[in-house]
Amino acid sequence: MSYLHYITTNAEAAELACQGGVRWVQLRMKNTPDAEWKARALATQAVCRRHGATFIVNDNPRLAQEIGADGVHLGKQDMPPAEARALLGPRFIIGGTANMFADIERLVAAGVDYVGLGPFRFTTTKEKLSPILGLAGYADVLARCRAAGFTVPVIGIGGIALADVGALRATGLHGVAVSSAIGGAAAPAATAALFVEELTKPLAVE
Ligand code: TZP
Ligand code: MG
Repeated sequence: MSYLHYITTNAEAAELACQGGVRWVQLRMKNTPDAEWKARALATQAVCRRHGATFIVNDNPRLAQEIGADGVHLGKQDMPPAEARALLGPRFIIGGTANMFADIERLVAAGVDYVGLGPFRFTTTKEKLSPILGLAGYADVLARCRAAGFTVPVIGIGGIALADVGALRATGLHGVAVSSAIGGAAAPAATAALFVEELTKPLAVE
């Protein structure tokens, strides 16, 4: 089973994605006033609890801790993952952002539970994008992970569409994280269900 991480800014979108079978939601609140964070996080957490979905808060370990989220996702500008681990304890899920193999080495040493590796291609969802990896970039980084004996799940992110999932899985990725391909779809729940189907079907063997 491969992972499908759905990244959203709000509880309503999380609800639709969960109706389609998403079981991992990351709340990413860029450009949101701090005063709104907690209410939005609690509303999204309630949706996730109803659906049995894992609930991850982006950027903010203290908010994640305060509301009892399942985990936190940390970028390069956020609290260092080792510090977050010390704050949150061994059972909290901690994910980290990587753009290259050296980032994954650092994240593995810090004890993260998963890595978001990207961007796969250009996207307007994130500002200040790192260099695009493409399929060749993923194949290269994942080969280096295998050679290093890393077992941490690596999740692709950035401009990923439904049609990309098969080729991305074939690079060795453990799953994909998507925002606009589900949240911006005409029918988000049905589209989420198609992603789930793509990620659960057996990989074609060549
Ligand atoms: N980090 C790298 S790309 C990205 C993030 C959060 C945005 C992913 O959103 P989308 O809409 O699937 O490109
Ligand atoms: Mg961040």
